[in-house]
Amino acid sequence: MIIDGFTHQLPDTDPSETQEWLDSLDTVISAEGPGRARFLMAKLIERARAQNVGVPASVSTPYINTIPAEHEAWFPGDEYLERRIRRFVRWNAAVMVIKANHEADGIGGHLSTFASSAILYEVGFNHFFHGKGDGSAADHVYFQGHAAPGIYARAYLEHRFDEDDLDRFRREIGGGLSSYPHPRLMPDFWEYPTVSMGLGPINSIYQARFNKYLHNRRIDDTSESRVWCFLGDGETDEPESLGSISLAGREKLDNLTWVVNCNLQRLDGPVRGNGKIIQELEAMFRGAGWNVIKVIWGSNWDPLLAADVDGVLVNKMNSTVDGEYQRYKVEDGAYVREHFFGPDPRLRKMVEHMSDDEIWQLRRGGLDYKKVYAAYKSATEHKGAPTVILAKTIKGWTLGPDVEGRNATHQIKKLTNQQLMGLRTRLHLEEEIPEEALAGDAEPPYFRPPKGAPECQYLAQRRRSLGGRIPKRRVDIRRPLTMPDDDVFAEFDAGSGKAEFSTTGAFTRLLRGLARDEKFGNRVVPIIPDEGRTFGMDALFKELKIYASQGQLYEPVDHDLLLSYVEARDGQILEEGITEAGSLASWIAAATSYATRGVPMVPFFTFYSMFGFQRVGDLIWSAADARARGFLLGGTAGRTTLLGEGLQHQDGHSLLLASTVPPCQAYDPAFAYEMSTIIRDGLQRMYVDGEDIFYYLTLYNENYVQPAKPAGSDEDIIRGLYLWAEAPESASVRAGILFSGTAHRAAREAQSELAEHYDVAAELWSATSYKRLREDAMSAERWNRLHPDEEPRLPFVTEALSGVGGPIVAVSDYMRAVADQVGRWIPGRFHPLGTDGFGRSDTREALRRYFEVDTGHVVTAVLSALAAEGSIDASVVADAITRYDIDPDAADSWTT
Ligand SMILES: Cc1ncc(C[n+]2csc(CCOP(=O)(O)OP(=O)(O)O)c2C)c(N)n1
Ligand SMILES: [Mg+2]
Repeated sequence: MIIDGFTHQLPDTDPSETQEWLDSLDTVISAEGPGRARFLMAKLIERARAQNVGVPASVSTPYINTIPAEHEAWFPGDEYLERRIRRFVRWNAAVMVIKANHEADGIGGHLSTFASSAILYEVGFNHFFHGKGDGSAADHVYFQGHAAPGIYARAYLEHRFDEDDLDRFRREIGGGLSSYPHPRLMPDFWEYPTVSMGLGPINSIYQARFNKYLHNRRIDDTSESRVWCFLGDGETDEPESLGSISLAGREKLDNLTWVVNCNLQRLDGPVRGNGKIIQELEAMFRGAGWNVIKVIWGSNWDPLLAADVDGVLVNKMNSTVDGEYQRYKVEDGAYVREHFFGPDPRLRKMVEHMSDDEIWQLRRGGLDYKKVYAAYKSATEHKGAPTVILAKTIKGWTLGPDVEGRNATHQIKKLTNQQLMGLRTRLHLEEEIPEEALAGDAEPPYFRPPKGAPECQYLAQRRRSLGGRIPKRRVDIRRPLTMPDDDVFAEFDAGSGKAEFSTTGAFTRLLRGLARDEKFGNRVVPIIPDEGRTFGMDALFKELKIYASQGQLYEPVDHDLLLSYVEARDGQILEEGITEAGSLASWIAAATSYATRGVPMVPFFTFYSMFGFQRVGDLIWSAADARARGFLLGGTAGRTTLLGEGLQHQDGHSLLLASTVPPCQAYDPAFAYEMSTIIRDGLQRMYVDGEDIFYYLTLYNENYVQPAKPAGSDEDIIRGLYLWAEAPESASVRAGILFSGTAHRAAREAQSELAEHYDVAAELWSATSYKRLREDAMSAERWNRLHPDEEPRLPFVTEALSGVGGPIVAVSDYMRAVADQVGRWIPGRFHPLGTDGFGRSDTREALRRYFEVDTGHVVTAVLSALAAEGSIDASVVADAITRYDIDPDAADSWTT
């Protein structure tokens, strides 16, 4: 009991009465044992709860089914046909994986995961999952990645695929079935990438929350959409899996159902050999406010449990650890009789009337479709909390003694035809699969009944009545988006005059402008992880309001201020608290809403750039897979611009990480008009042209006068590079300086210093996206390689810089490798400067000197490159080193 340890702090108004109760308990324990005492205590708690005494919730219950047999919902399906369908699905899933491995040795695939969860999915398909066929928004189903073969096998029975498709499982080059759920590779089929463990679970929570957000903001009616997430018990060890379950409880997400396939095993061995994963999870979920339904025992245990009058069976169930439960399933009925029932004569007696075979047939709850159905039904009817179903299964079930429950089961991807014969027998497919088909080393056949067969008709009819096929990804816009008025962007084109502000400030202003746009505004989803004030977004709290499903139940301390903290049920801002993972999951839900719900939303997630790609990079990768469309804004960007914060905060590499994500459009704008031009183009490309890309823009917190946009620069701002300032005419030796972000200052000062002291005429170029430039150059390079007889193409970066007429120095607040991405396509000598190494807390000035990206270093780099070319004398470089007080023997910033 969790009240242990604090009752002595409460006043005892009648000590002798207290003593009587305690004595009674002691008597029960000594006379009838702890089992009886536990039972009485549970009864008392139940009664107290019924009388509204307000007893603290206990976090665990005995190791039995949550729903008692007598309260189980009646199973409405055709048991015979559903069993047949399951068998076909099981067979085809196994054959598909085996064939993939026959034909291309080692191509992989998983047999055991789906073998353990086939019933969990089939009950869903036949009775619960709502499809989009009738034009509605449907359910959101997150399938466990490794169960993909089973999902394909069912789609085959539905005639969505043919044998040829199944034969191309994992042969993705040229369009085969993808190894796991990847919308990027199968955009008409999969919706949610799940195979990186933990991401499906956290995304499903935020999807369910986002559905409530859409509903409360009256953008879309999501009341009929349920989010289902299937996950492995081993997967729950990922911090992302359980890290946000309290949000689901707090937000009362009764539109969310999780099904944890508790087959007690992960890849290497047992999940909790020395404990019980179901009990552990139950406690965590109950503590987080979830409705927990344990489905541990199949129907044939019901009579035994009913006969367990003295609780010995439940005691044995409670005290057996998962390692033993796993062991029972690799042995046989006699072993179970001996080791589970045997040690206690009362238990042994309980199964006396049963044969070893009958004991062996005692089923686990997650392998009993009636129990699973009852659990799903109860989950979908539960109000006020999310539900988790903890379903106990057997890994590799039906695949035979060499596979079932074995520690190596997860990795087994081949079965001999001999083993397949066994599977055929266990699945009762003797008629469907002729014996000779498995003779020798013949390729095993798939099986699909003809379209008119009762199984096919039943299956089709069930799906029709549930709104059609699942999974199915479809971009069918139910609620179209109207683009914002151009004025919102144009306001940045004239520059800021004398006023100084940062690109972050400019972005916040743009965000407000977008949110205010009459037609477009309500589709904007501003997302922040407890950093709104850092980015100056507290200005939006009052105007746009912070989303809170319960509204605001208190008067905020700053209620009388202009910028007060206003929460509302229809609030627009998602202020997620300190969780970049959760914020990103919200962003993904919004960024994929155009496809998952047919309602395009435009999310802007602003975060500390250091805690983005580095911290939640895998989620960003999965967003790219999911074809997310939206904006990621790396605030407080740069290793020297964010002063004072130090090594853990100062980001000099997120742009490099962003470059690794194929559809990510990574930009490092220097000026407000660049930022607004990029965002305007992004809206066009993603929401009008329908490109499956997303944007990453750095935002800096350094204030300066924002210049006006040079005429005609739009296209090249987007392409990644444009001439920002001509070289001064008076000087004679030529060079070029590329700048990005806040490094424009050093570049501009260097330009005048070079002209004034060294007679060097440097052009200034703004490099907004090295990633973009690199991709263009790689395309040109590849085209040239493969078209030897044609006129070679010139990469844009080469063409743009061809007239510089001297060496080129690049400078940015990011590590050199960012600019180095285009190094080999720069005409002439190229010398990038950047912020390689760990950040330090100090002033901007000191940091820029330390990382050698300040004016003096830019000047010196240009002169050094000119000297190397022989255009000037080396003594000039030495002069600059002295002039700018540079320590030539300082250690490299990346080695210290
Ligand atoms: C983030 C991540 N780490 C590791 C893996 C590799 N992996 C694939 S399946 C698996 C074991 C899964 O066990 P469990 O979650 O219990 O699922 P089961 O197959 O037992 O249903 C592992 C470690 C992965 N897919 N993702
Ligand atoms: Mg498992």
